[in-house]
Amino acid sequence: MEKTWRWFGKKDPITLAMLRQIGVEGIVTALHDVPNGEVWTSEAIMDLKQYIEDGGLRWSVVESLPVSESIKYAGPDRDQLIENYKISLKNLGQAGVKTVCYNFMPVIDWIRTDLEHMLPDGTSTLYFNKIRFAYFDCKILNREGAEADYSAEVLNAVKELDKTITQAEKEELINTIIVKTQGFVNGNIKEGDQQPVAIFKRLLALYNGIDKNALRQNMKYFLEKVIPVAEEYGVNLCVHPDDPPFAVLGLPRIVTSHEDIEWFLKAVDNVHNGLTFCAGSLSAGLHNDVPALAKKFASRIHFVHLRSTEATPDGNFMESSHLNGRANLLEVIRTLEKANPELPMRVDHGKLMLDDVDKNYNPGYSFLGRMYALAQVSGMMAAVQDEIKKGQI
Ligand code: DNO
Repeated sequence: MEKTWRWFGKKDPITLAMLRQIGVEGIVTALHDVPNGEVWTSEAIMDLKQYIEDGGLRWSVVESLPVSESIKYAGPDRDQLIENYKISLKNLGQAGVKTVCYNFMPVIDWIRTDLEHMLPDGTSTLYFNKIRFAYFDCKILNREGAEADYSAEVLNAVKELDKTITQAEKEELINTIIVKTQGFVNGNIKEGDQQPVAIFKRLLALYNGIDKNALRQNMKYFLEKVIPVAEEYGVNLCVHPDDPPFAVLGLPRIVTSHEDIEWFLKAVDNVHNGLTFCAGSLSAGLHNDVPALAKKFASRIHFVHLRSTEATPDGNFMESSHLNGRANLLEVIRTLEKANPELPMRVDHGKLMLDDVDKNYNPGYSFLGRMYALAQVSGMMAAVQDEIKKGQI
């Protein structure tokens, strides 16, 4: 597979020159300064592409070309926004940037409750704690009907937490769930926004009455319009699975499981309608057998995120080493390396370690932690390539 790296553009403190030194071949990035919903012009695309090529690398994947909320909840301006999306896709295809990742998660992208969960070895990682998340839902958002989504045991723990949690901890929880993890991924809320909880509640309200089926229909509507353009310009669109892969905050999530993936692939049965195989996101759902999913959907996978998690039946999960955890990356690599040796892959979410700690990197996107993971994954890839060469697999 092609070794790529998520780079946040010209302002990223991790430079292209640094990436060349650690064996990165391709860049995964986006026009982060273009507001969500606006057209990505050919000029802006070519400018960034040239910058990457001048740095000795290539622009392999777009992550992400964001899908506006209004497309997801079928707002009055969705057709106009879809038209803009089509123009951006055409411009990307014409510029030769042919793999485009997006997601279809309403309101909130990936979710964690702790961005610096300490591990016994002194490094830290990302963590999702169900009780803290339920606390945010029931006691901070005060979402109507939220209690019905949690077990009596979790609600009890929330009550206990309420007795001890400090104001600072509450603010940190808000910051973590809806600000720090969201702003840099072109999310709805950015650092510095006043009253994030109020903004968030307004966004949630847009989805009143939208259930899983309605969201599926809106995704199908979107795909029916954009896939012909992707096909015409040779672009592979690939949706990122929902992270975590289950419904949250009363919002439906529709890319969570074998059945969901099968559904959207069939909804518009065209090879340009594909999947970003985020092994980490899928692994956080106990219902998912990650290597089996890779096998089943290999022909429609256009981009791979290699990471893994440890998930427990109480609903918590934590990023694990890239060598361990539920994702079983070695098996995933065996399948995907065989299916398509050109497939772009990137390591996802590194630990915070050594000199990473005071650098203020985007959560999950440390330099040394990801470099360490890339070394582990590169080792597995080399071993698998050898197995293939010897005809052992
Ligand atoms: C988080 C990322 C996601 C991902 C988007 C793709 O670290 O994996 O934010 O980029 O969901 O659209």
